[in-house]
Amino acid sequence: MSDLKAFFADAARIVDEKLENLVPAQQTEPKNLHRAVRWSLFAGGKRFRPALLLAAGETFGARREKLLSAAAAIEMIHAYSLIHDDLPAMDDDELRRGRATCHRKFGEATAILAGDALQTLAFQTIAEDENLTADVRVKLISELARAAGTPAGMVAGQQLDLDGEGRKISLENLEFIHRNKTGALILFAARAGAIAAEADKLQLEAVSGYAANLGLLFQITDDLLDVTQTTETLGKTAGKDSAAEKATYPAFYGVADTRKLAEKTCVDALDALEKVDGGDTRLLKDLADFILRREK
Ligand code: GRG
Repeated sequence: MSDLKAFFADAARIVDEKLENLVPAQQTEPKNLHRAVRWSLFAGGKRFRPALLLAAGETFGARREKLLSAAAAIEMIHAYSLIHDDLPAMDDDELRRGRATCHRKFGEATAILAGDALQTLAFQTIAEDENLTADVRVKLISELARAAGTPAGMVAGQQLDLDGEGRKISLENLEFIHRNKTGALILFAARAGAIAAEADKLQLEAVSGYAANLGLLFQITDDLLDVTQTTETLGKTAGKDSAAEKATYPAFYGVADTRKLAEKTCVDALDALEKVDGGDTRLLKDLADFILRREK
């Protein structure tokens, strides 16, 4: 197994263990709510955001127990966002990670509540982590709220994305949507690792430059996968973006030039890492390369 594969497998295992301890058991009342939460949280996601958080934290010398609550929290926020994104009022999707979406399985009202429960549990998890100082907890909670919310976070990006369906939008607006809808949480993941490691200001800036490009790269490759991969490989409906007349990078540039843009964005991410003074950045470099080459 390559180093990166082993790192991902290990990260997924320890984050899943942490999530398992944090989320109420299936038998806890109300059972349908907790079954819905677990259905979406333990569905075989890549755990990319927590892995990035752990990689950034370890780059700056943090011990794992200082990173695990933020790693679990970001995966909870991610899971909530996917549950709500799949709802009939948004993307109206029936397939996620190769199985029924939360609302298809448990009904719309329970799916909304499962997303809400995951969101609040994410903040509670960081607030109650006694491995972190009060200052670090507040900083992480504040940054996560900004990244997940509005005006420069995931919720704002999602609203603008919905508003743009069926309309022509500029490339600047497209980038703005992506930086918020997808990029903000990825940026938070890397910054949270550095914050929990109590990295200095320059290191935090350098890793932020890297992660801002990584977030954009993640979305560019997501757009590419939507037009180049099958529903079976992705485990979610392929071709949804063009069906919903969404503005995407391939719609603007075509597939070949979008690949070039992905390569350039990856180089930009790696260049930003050069500014990290101290710390072994090989893992972060490999992660960027993994996103550039991912097939699902
Ligand atoms: C509903 C507030 C709210 C926000 C939704 C996440 C999101 C915002 C929309 C999903 C649309 C989408 C496909 C965005 C592209 C980037 C993305 C989040 C892909 C899915 O993340 P992965 O590939 O999924 O990490 P896994 O299944 O591996 O966890």
